[in-house]
Amino acid sequence: MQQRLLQIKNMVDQEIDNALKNENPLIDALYKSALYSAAGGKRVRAQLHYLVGALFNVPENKMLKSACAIELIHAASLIMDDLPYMKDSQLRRGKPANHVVFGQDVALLASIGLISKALEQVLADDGLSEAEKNKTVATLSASFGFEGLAAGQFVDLKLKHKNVDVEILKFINHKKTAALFLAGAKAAALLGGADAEKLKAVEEFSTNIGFAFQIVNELLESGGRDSLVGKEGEQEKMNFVKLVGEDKAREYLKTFHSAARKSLTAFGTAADELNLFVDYLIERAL
Ligand code: GRG
Repeated sequence: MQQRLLQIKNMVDQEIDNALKNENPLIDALYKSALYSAAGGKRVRAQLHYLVGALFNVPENKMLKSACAIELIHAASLIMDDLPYMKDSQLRRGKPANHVVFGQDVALLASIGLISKALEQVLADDGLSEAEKNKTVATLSASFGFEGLAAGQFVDLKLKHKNVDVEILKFINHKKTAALFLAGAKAAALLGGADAEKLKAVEEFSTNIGFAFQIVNELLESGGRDSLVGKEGEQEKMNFVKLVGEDKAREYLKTFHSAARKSLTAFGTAADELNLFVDYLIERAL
């Protein structure tokens, strides 16, 4: 499994490197800023995309551009999240945040460039039919707009502490974190021609994994193990672990984990690899 995950990460790293090659010296710093944040992630969303695709026997070459696209959108969201007028973080992945190195103006433009590149990559993929391109781009687009990252970030930023409850935090985590897990998994299932029932199972599975992943991240941060997430603790912001406490958060984590596993039961042993992956994602916090 570790080898398979590393192989996916390497393929995606290489493809992203190729996608962000620039030949115009005038915009060199813009590309440098984009590559700075597009390089270096764990690539868990891309790995999820590939492993869900495998469940539906999608050929690997059909998933490369979409896997990269998800990671590019993710990278764009990290740049924006760190900006002074968003979460105001100086550190990301253990390094200075994008805007600290390149400036806020460049960082914002780079993140717009990354989102655009993500969708262009899918649309330019000759290995996909027009229908496959449309479905993939529609799924990816939905992940970062009013139904996805932007909505989650908005509520997260504007919410006053006293008004936070579990349901609101679930909304935030659904839109801010689960949205990209869902998009990756759903895009792969659509490429595999999933029927309505299987698509629903994949959607439930990936949303629960997104919830679980967010709690894992918060547990790693709250345990003072920021080096594992490479990010400063956000002392002043409310999150799931702060609201319910570590013990209860671990219970929620288990609940999301088993709900995710349950959604995969219809796939039988074909889902073994996916279940192993999920265990691996969650064990980081245990
Ligand atoms: C329009 C793209 C766009 C975004 C606007 C700024 C914003 C809205 C949303 C921020 C969303 C955000 C940063 C959510 C946090 C998700 C999360 C758990 C990040 C950490 O993911 P990892 O651990 O990171 O996979 P690596 O470093 O491995 O890539």
